[in-house]
Amino acid sequence: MSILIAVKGWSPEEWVDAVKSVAPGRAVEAAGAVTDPDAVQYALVWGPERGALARYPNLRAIFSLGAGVDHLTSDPELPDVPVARIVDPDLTMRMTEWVVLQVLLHHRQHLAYARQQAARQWKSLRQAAASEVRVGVMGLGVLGRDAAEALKRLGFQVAGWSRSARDIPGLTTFHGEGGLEAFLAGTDILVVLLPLTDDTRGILDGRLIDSLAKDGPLGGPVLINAGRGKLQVEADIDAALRDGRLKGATLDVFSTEPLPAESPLWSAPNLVITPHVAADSDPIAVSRNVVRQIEAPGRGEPLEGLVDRSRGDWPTRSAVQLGGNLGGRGTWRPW
Ligand code: OXD
Repeated sequence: MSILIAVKGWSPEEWVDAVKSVAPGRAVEAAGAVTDPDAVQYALVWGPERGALARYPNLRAIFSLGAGVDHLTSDPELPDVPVARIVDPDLTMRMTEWVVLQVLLHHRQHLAYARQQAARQWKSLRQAAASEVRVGVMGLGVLGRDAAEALKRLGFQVAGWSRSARDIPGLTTFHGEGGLEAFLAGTDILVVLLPLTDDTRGILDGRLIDSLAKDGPLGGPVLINAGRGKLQVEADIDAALRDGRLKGATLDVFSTEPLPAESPLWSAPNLVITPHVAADSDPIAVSRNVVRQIEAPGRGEPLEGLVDRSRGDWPTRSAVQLGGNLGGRGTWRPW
């Protein structure tokens, strides 16, 4: 039995070493150096080439090494085996840190103070209390829920929106097309942690921006996106920042990455850009998680973060909702 590492844009050696260090004795090979394709049973992947996984006839499961799985959905030759995304406290905490940092940065007017510092200006600005500010989290998966809880603990008024109804204790939730307008109308800072699906592509457009609350204490709405770049209509975000319909924004993801040097976003006012680093997949933490998962069926446990491949756009469900093995396509079977 061997474990395959197929990653694009990341160092395969670092991942091979990480998996070996947490699972000594297991055969771990990088794509391109596989000695026996028949022996490959598990693939740990990030952005593999199209068709790359079809070479392994005995593959039993594919582990996406990040929170998203959109890097896999477009591969028509993806083997018909269970696909799991990483649901790991390390990844979740990294995302929550980033979200809290960005919300506080806009809430505490950090960009204005940075401009004042550059101008050697000592001037205090009126500061709203967190309890006056309404934060709306779009996307209530593991990451969205954790960020929402952290923001609530800081005193913000927090609401959430998801595609289908979610009942989350202590959180006001909205769902679906029908709930979107009311959710946006009560949001001063919009935090987006949605997956990229056919339904969400381009959702962050001018119309959505114009639906955000305009009467909040920040002087205008703020958009924070760490979901996927293709959720954004970037020309609309740029225009809204320039004409003041958006008071500020932070974007970690872009429709083209790296963000091209000629993109007007680089010079958009009150925009913070981070280079898709909101929640890095730490090789050791993630490898520990995957190895535990590979061994889970032996302990009678279900696979966590199993992706429902029967849905065209691959929404994700948690192990708790699955409650064990799935039937049909993508069956997770013990070994
Ligand atoms: C992820 C990401 O999906 O970092 O984990 O983009």
